Amino acid sequence: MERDRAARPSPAQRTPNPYWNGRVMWLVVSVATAVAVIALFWQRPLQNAWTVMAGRHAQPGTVLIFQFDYGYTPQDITWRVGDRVTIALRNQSPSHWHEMMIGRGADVTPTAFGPLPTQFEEDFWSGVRVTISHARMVDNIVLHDAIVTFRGPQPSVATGGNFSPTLQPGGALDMTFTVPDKPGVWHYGCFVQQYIHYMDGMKGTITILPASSLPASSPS
Ligand SMILES: [Cu+2]
Repeated sequence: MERDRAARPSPAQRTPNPYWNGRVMWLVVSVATAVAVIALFWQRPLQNAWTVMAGRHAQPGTVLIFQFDYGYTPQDITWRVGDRVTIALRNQSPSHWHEMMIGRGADVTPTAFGPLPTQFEEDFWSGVRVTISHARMVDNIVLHDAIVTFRGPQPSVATGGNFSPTLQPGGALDMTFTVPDKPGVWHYGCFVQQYIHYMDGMKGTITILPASSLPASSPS
């Protein structure tokens, strides 16, 4: 009995075990990191989590988009839900008509060349209020389900397919709207000449970030 009592350390003799403390700290840090990563991916679609992580910055205001044979500049745009933006579309081609559709998914249509994607399955512009201005040398514009207000000269309106302006060589058009609550990755493209323009590179990507939950920072 006496020997047992002597072997047991008194409270004063118990010192913190540095090895044990290190393991606890490692565990806490690991769990906290895992929770943070899970929270990031859980709350938003995976795609958005990646774009947030990639440090994308939304560009409100005017984005100048040039069309040429066969491509767009820029090919990658980032907006945020609720931002007021203007697409200033300019056809730089000396000889070709180019359009601009924005959507997701391919809408495959039977054509003279067999089934080809001739537009997007989901039209980005559906239900979007857009003001068209500074129209010059615009061949036609398909309004589809967009809610359009024209300011200045009105281009000829056509029907069929996604919302899309088609510009003559040297044509120009401005489209102003508030980025709708449609976050995620969208594509734009020109499907003129049975998908050939699209296939040759007339395409781009628009990433729409979810509306910011943070209050707008305005240094005053
Ligand atoms: Cu084109």
